Amino acid sequence: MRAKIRSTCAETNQGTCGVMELNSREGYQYKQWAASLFGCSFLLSEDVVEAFSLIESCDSPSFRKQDPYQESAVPDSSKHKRFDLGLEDVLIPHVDAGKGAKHPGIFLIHGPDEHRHREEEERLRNKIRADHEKALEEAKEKLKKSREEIRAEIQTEKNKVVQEMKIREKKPLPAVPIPNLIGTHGGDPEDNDLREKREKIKEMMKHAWDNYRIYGWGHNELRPIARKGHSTNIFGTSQMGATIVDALDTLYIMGLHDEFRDGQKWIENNLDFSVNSEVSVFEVNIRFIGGLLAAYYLSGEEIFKIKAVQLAEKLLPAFNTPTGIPWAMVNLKSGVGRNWGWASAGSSILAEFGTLHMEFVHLSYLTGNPIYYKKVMHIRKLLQKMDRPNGLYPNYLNPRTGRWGQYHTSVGGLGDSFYEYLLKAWLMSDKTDHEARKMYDDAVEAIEKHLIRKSRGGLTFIGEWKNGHLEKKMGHLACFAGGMFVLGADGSRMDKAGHYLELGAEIARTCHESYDRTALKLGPESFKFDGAVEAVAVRQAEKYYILRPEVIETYWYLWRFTHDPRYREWGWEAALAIEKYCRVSGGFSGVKDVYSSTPTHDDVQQSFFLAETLKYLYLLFSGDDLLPLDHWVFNTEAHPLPVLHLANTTLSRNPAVR
Ligand code: DMJ
Repeated sequence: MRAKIRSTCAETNQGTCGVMELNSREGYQYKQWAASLFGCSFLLSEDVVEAFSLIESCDSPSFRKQDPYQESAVPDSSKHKRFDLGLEDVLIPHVDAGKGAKHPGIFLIHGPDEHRHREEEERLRNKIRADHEKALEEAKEKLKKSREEIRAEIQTEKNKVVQEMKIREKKPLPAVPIPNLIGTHGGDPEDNDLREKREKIKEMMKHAWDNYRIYGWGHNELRPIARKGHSTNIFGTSQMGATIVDALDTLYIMGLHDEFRDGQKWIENNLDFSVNSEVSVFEVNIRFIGGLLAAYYLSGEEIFKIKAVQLAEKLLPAFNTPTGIPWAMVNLKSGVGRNWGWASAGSSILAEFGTLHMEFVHLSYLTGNPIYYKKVMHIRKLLQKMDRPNGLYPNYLNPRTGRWGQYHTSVGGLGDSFYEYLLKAWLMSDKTDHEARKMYDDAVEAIEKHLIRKSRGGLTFIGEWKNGHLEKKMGHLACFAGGMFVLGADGSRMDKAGHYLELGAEIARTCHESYDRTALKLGPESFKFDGAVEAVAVRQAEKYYILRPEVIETYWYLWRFTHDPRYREWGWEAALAIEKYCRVSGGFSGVKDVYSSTPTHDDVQQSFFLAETLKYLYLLFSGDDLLPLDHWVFNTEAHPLPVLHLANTTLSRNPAVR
């Protein structure tokens, strides 16, 4: 079967496109040909991205360039010449020297003069002919051998490739100035009572980690009652140790160094992204890339950066859609992407494609490769051009047509972290990304106008907009917005800082009420404001608590900005309730009904419990000098990333950043 494919040499990071016969000798020769162009020893299968659905990407400007900074380095795709040597379908780029070549000498194979180009072609022909003959000879020799001998040879070859890959992984990435890393340790409270509370949270973390270590090691999550590993489709079908990666930075700031080192060792030896597994781009970005980057910045261990970049490369094919809005899921091996079946007519989701910015900007910063930055800026530009009903961003966008799906808007699930990342893009750029700040301010104004209301009993809540109708229901997820409003108060339009501090405090109070009005003093998944019902879940299916962090997250931001002791009190109430009702001997579990005084456990210890809930609690009882907010910005999974001073870097060339 013939397929158009693209390949990138991992050693030299250069790529090309061509057509090959899959699973045939032509495939082997194609790899040799492409490798010789790149100065690569040999292309591995991983270097070849086979993709029928990715054919468009071969024509994308970011692909065939030698120097990613030079737009004009892209050869004209109409000038391809067939190479007639049994490889008739392999395309050799051909450039007419001097004619319109703005930057002579920077194309992959041709120099400024045609003569050299022909010599190069001839050399390639000879090399391929010789390789072809050699391969035939080898095949003849092979046929003389027994099955066992052939198997053993294949195994030796495989081991060699694995060894080579390991060596390659250790190759350091280009050095960049490391941002000012302040407050990676410390925060010791002076007060005895506080110190005890902080120690208790650390002990809870150890209980969660130790049990995962014993019963779920390497699995994505833990079933603390069945005492075995657990996973969901967001992580795909392979064991990627989600809890390890998500928990690393919490272990680090709590000073659990042995545990941190165990996690690091597992990552070094086992975390492999070349797996045939379909993962959620959003979840893998916020938990894995975010977790690895934070672990890298805190500890300085190169391996975390290298793994983050390897994973990011695997996510890039998700952006190969007609609009550049990424698919929700991508197969890490084939690069084939698709969307969730339940999302409005094949749409991508705002909170998913809109929650990549922070991590992707850091990836470009650390690698010097602008591709990540370009991908997320492209999403931003596209969103800026679109009409927004009532100034609101709908939760669904079709990546094929570039049109909105259903007109649903929410600050909870499906929308939440998109707004969070607009604000955090501005904060993370040392408040220079004014474009992001403007988008955030515009969005918040529309949200306040259409979604935020006060209940009869005086509780401020954020409802959900569904086709022109406001549903008076607020999700636990939306409770994060209290913290967001407070974090965005400084720098708000018309100096409405006081207003946003108040709004954040009101949301915190409402979410606290949603906890306080239950039997377990833990909040339900979502709660209503309907007549006499206020901040209470009505449907059975909305009464669960799965160890989520958002309410505690908001308490922590409110504490940092106001130092009002009530937030520490509320945080402690939540910690005690988790300890009392969610702790089991094999870890921590969610509960199915927060209104029932005899809890039924769901038997899942979510990775975000270690990444977020326990981290925010620990920070709540620490001094402000631990991870100060003017130096660190937390991603939506609570992974701290340092503020970047982008002046004098290539990223500052973008007009959005001034
Ligand atoms: C986390 O994975 C992140 O906070 C995400 O943004 C939303 N939900 C979960 C925790 O509830």
